[in-house]
Amino acid sequence: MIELKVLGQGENTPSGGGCSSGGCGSTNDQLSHLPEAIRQKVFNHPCYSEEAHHHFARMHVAVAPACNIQCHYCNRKYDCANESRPGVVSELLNPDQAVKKVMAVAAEIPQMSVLGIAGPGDPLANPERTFDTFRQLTEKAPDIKLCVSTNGLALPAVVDELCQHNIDHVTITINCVDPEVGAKIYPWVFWNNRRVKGRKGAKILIEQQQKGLEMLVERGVLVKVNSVMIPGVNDEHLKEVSRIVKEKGAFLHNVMPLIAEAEHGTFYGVMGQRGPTNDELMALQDECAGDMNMMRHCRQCRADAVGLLGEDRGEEFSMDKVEMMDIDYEAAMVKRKAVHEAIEADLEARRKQSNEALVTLKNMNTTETRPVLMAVATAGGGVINQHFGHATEFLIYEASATDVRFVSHRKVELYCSGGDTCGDAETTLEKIVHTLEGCEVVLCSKIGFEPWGMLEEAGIQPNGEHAMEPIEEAVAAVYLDMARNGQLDEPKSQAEARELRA
Ligand code: CLF
Ligand code: SF4
Repeated sequence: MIELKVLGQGENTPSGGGCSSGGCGSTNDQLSHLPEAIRQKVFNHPCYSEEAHHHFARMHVAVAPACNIQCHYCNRKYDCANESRPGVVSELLNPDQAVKKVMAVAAEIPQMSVLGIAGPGDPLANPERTFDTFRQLTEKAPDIKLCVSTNGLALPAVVDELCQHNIDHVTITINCVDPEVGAKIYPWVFWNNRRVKGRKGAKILIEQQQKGLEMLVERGVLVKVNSVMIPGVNDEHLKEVSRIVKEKGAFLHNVMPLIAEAEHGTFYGVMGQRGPTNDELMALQDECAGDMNMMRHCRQCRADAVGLLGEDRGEEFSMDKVEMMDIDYEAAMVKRKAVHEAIEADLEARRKQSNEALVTLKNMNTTETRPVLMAVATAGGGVINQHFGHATEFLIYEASATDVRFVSHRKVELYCSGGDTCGDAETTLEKIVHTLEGCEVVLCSKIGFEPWGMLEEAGIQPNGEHAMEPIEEAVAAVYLDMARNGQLDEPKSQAEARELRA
């Protein structure tokens, strides 16, 4: 069994700065290395800051129906796969309706900090509708950050207009930098009033994407690059994409899994092109990482998503409901400001607090223990505050002898909705246990007897002892307990972990 050594602050720590640097506080501040001007742009953007995604919400308005390219993973009656999971957009809005809806959501969900336009087609292939929405919002709701996601074909032509609207965040979906690869993803692009097919079309798209990226970076706009990982098509190639976009100044790279099901009617879906497994996706994200910021918390949102990432409150804000709402936006702005300041103050206080478990972990001074994956049920706020049976997704953290890091999320079917819908609970539970494969611990606020037993049987330890604690602290504490109990000395398969617990 390894011996744990708790070092004093500033004593023999890798950074030499010890814990007074704040790095060992209860919450990792992933933004502390950034210049203040950039930090201000991202601290409350749920996509650009992993920390912010626990606390701040985003919304999309579906004002952009048309697209200027065809992707093999897209069927226009479904959301744009650049920024969405498959599912039809409930309502297409005109700019006036969109603005009304944004103001209603901003008033009702004060932690909503970002409005994005991400489809269902390409926002920049619908410039009038997109820019009219941004123009009105800049004037009527100046406290909301504006964000846009595009395939990049029309980007260079509108960069200056984007900058006029104070848009600080742009996402470009770049799946390749080689037209040969591009021809396998894009059957055609619509360019200069004609359809250009295959390699030629892909070449035009790639040139426009790269040019648009360079122009935005020159103008100080933060650019995130999304890439869809398509096994056997661009998976290896994405390492080069990552290197190039990083060299050109992209702020963040988000490698997302291909979603392709035959019932979506997409080319890839019908042809049986598979998406990557969790392990394949994580391995590629790690390989692309280097010293670049990688986004791992993307939820592939719908083009009309509303709420925290991972939740969708869109139904509460359908246009017929919005029309009935009486909104005092000036009062809402005051409330929003107070809520945002309170979140920031809370995070700042947590950063300053020195947490024993994280300090101990970061000072463990050993390479003898193996990393452990833990699944966490949370409803937001960065704490463990969700019942196992109410979770629709689990956040996956990796604890190691030096750190705790967020690595991915996994969606699951709701196991318990509290009504009569638990009839097939056993099957659903089995699926959840299967989804959590590779994890050794599940942290949640509460858990029932039946799932507890099934998880244990599968070699996954349920743990409800850290309810309402900040996630990283709880994960660190559980890891330390495992180390102290000798559960981490040797690399272990899940079957072995199961035996050990038995
Ligand atoms: Fe929307 Fe995209 Fe802006 Fe975010 S989503 S336009 S950057 S506000 Fe975020 Fe959703 Fe992933 Fe997009 S989780 S799909 S990365
Ligand atoms: Fe579909 Fe988006 Fe591709 Fe256009 S850019 S074809 S809307 S996935």
